[in-house]
Amino acid sequence: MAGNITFTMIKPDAVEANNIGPILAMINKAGFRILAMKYMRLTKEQAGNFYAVHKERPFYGELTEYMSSGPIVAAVLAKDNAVADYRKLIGATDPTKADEGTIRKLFAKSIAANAVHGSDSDENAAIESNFFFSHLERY
Ligand code: IDP
Ligand code: MG
Repeated sequence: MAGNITFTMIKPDAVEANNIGPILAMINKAGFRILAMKYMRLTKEQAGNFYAVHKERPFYGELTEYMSSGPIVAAVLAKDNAVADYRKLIGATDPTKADEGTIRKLFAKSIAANAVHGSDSDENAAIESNFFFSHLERY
């Protein structure tokens, strides 16, 4: 059975462009409840740990540099079928390939600066949520 949480970040480009509010509104409108949330800036080392699965990818250096370039909003979201439904709401990694009306289509600047993160599996949703939040920080 599909799990009911996913993890998201509003990335530095979207924070810089003043799009925290519109993105959170889309998240709520799509039926996700916010279980946990924080506003913070990652160090390059923390970004590297978060994206450790991509260590061998050619864009890893660019990605960790970018993700530590400014503050982000991290959140745990709850909804039935959260992982798949949230991936649908955010759209494809490359915003030029994202469907109309998706968060990345509306707000992303490029394939790297693509406005939001969304977990790709229930297992990673749990790992990523635990990276940022203790159980005492979830409501
Ligand atoms: P996802 O965020 O849609 O799950 P992943 O393949 O997991 O995409 O990649 C993680 C993040 O790495 C992307 O969201 C994007 O910020 C960045 N990224 C992915 N592919 C590229 C690329 O080809 N060039 C630069 N950055 C990339
Ligand atoms: Mg991914």
